[in-house]
Amino acid sequence: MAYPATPRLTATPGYYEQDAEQSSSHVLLKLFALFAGLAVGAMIPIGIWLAVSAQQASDDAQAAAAKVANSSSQEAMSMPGMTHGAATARGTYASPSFAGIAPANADALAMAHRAAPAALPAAPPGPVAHVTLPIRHGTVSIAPGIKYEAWTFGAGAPGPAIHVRVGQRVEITLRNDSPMPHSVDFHAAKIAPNVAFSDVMPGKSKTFGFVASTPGVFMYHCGTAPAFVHIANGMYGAIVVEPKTMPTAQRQYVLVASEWYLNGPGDKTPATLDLTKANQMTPDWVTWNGYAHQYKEHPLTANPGDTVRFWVVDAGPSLNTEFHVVGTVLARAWADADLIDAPQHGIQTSLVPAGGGGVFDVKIDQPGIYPFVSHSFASVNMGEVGLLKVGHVAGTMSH
Ligand SMILES: [Cu+2]
Repeated sequence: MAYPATPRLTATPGYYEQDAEQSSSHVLLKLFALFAGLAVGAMIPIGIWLAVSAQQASDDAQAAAAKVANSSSQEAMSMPGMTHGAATARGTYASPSFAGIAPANADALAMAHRAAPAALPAAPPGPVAHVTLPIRHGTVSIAPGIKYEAWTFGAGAPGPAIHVRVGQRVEITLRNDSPMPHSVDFHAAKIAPNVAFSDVMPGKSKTFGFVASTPGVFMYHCGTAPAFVHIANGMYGAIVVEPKTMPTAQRQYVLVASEWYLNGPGDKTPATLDLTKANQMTPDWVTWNGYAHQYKEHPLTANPGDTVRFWVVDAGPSLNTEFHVVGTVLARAWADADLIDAPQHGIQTSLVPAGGGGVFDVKIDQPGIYPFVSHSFASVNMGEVGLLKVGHVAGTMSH
């Protein structure tokens, strides 16, 4: 569904409106010349009539323009799960921003929301890790009261966090339960993508494997064209490839950052992708593990003195994450998730590029509430902030 074009055309003068205004002022001039010889007493009511007529003509022209814009945008829907903004003959408008829209009971909904588990799952024992990824189309919640028609690996976006060890073979079974072709591209794999990452048709499945030879935390995502749309609709996740040795950590969390670009508010009916907005990289929501602010109401936890490890992937599709933990310094930062080389130490903020990862240790001795954010603060506003609660402390902290 395209967002109705009329309010936007009115609020933002577009070419259609300029044309309409020009033609109606043309008419106005001609009529004025015609009636110029009439008695002065007749001028005032005629003037009023002209003004009203011109306004009506302008309104009619705008309504027609809006109708054209709406139908063009319907035609521009080249595939399900995606709309362009309102299209005109000379440009396309993105939907207005729906950032921060919240129903009256948003706080209660946020509390009732079951936060996506962030704890790093155990790596399976043995030489082979079997992973099944069912592909679905379905409605997901991305913020309190906000729904989106997503395409997912598993039950939601991001897909399941996968944990393997260097040297393990990863056997992926992709089962396409959706009505259109999809695929999966593992950044951790060194494999011919035209074979391994090929499309799986609706109702079909396929299995392929690779040896996890490079340690790090890597993105996986659907690679079916246009991959941009498939990623923006929720088809991504993280795989942790643990090296043979690493400093001990008492807590380990996997965080996947991503943006959502909505064609409607998503509160009454689920939103779908606004491709124009996605191209302009102006998201409505930016999330940790798919849901705005979820670790504010449901903080991650640690004990004082723990080493807490964050395995971070930025799924994009387009914006980076500037990873920062408020109230501490990153004790170790394996930038770009390079676990082959030694980490950096004493870093305030570390870049996690779209399509990349980072591994970060913090060691916090003092009990308290420590927000983890993208220090690109527009992203905080749009939801990319969570809390790490160290020790038994009450309260919350906003950022
Ligand atoms: Cu896909």
